[in-house]
Amino acid sequence: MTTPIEKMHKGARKQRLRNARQKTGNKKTIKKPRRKNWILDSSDVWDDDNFQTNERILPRGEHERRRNIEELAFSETPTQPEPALAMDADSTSTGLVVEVSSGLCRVEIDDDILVCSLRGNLKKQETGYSNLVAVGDLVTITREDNEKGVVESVLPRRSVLARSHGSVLSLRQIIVANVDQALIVTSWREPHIWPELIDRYLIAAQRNNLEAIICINKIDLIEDQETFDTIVQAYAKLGYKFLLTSTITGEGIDELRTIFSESTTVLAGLSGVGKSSLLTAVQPNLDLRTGSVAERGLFRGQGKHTTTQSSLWKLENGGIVIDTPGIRDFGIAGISQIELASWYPEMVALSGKCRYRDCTHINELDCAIKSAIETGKISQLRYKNYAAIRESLPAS
Ligand SMILES: Nc1nc2c(ncn2[C@@H]2O[C@H](COP(=O)(O)OP(=O)(O)OP(=O)(O)O)[C@@H](O)[C@H]2O)c(=O)[nH]1
Ligand SMILES: [Mg+2]
Ligand SMILES: [Zn+2]
Repeated sequence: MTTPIEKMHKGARKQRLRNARQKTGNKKTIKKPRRKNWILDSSDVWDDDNFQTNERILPRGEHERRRNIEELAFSETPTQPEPALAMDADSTSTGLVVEVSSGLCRVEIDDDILVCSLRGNLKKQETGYSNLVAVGDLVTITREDNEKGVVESVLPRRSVLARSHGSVLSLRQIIVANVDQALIVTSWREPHIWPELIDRYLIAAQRNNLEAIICINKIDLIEDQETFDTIVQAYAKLGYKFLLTSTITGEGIDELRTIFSESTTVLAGLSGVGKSSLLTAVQPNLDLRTGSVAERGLFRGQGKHTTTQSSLWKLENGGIVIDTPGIRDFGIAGISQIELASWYPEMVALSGKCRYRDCTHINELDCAIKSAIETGKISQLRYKNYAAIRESLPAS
């Protein structure tokens, strides 16, 4: 026989538990593990507000705490069934998008994670982007039940990191929204460090007004200290923020935790450099997949994505981090060859010093940039990156 409590609408049960919990002044919750599997499976249902239906091992006093709250919540059984959570506009609330996948997204709201679809009229909006919702977005949603909802609107974004959308040139794809800083992750080896990509990421971060931090991971694999120092120096002397890490030795991890703690950070870097491993090193209880190249059966240094979806994590020590699959290019689309030098501060410092006003700093005579390379004022490495990136950009 089902009791009136069991017959209550799930949303109503949840509301009662919330009210009771507020009355007891006890806000402590046990965090749900984030499920990898998006399919809603009734055998795996978490009861309202983190009260799991199946008995399991709980911390000392937790059984009692839950019983008290449940007693308080259901001490008066309603004579009439409480209405389902209203579907009108007033019942919307704001949540944070933590993952997006094929037309659905996961939204964190009041300690719950709901799988949400998008309201039809949202899909008709012209945004200039190929995707309507991205990880990091704040959205208003209507709850359908404890596990599902509908995204009604996307709140204005304070920042967007986007890349060109392949075939449709006029559209860009948002990678993440509302981040403040980018941790540019590269590995010394496996895969081999690629300074041109560091420059590309730096430019992208600057263009999007994001604080950039260059992280060289896998420093346990340094075999040539001199070459390593040359690369680090090329950036350090320009004043870029720098962090050297190893998830094997633990070097730099405490510093990274501090860097994460005050901001919303996106991890940018090629597949296999150790983005997910770094995040796991900072907070080991996160459920992130990391993969070894050997496990993937690939040649050394060639990556296949282990992380396939961007995902957002709120850290225990404060801060929000968005782990991404290896991103090769973002934010550099739309720059012309002429504009490129303006993203190199060391070149900007010498602007107007070349013989020709429109000097490209490639083949011209009396080029102040080339002279600066000879005297060591501008690093060879940075100039090589400039020339390579320039090649890939449109003339105007
Ligand atoms: N030697 C060494 N290996 C590391 C270090 N950090 C991570 N790795 C290894 O590098 C491999 C790739 O790590 P992931 O964290 O999955 O890399 P990722 O950047 O998240 O890769 P994607 O998810 O594919 O973008 C794993 O085998 C890790 O164990 C490190 O500091 N030193
Ligand atoms: Mg990863
Ligand atoms: Zn020049």
